[in-house]
Amino acid sequence: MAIFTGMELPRNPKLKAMKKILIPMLVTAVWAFSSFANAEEKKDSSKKSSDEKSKAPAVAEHKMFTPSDIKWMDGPPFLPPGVKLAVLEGDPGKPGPFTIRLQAPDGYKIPAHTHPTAERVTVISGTFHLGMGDKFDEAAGHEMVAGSFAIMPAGMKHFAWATGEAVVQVHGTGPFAIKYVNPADDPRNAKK
Ligand SMILES: [Cu+2]
Repeated sequence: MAIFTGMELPRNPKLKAMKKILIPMLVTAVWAFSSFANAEEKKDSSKKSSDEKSKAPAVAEHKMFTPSDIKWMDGPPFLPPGVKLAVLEGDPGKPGPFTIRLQAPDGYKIPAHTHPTAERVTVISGTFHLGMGDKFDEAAGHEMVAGSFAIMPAGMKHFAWATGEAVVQVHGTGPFAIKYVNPADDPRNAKK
């Protein structure tokens, strides 16, 4: 691409002619680009309004965690005891997006279950195993090392276990719930 300064242009008659062509071309190009940008903006704003129509609340809060900022607590009553839970985003019990982490001790098992919503699992550390099916079966499990990801659609039967201490991140759209295939596996049904 050539670059002309204002001082150079009038001296050369050829350049003067070029200027006559180039300037309208430039104006047209700028106009075309800005109307394209406007169209993109319009597309964005129509997207925003359709997002606003959905019932899930918008993410309005900035959050940033380093591992030492994460507050761990005892796991929820619907999971077998021994697991630790941290809530990073949202409230998994309420409608809307949520992100949680589970820290499972070595040998921790979650019997076959389903969720009413899709479950997305990312392995942060350690090794987690996931199997699909209505019965806990280590032979049917998939080894998920740190960095692995899985998604289970709503209603898909699955089970899991940890070898060594494992941390997994679960995110999705709440309310998050769990239904065990065999009600006897549900720790909420355990006699205290
Ligand atoms: Cu699950």
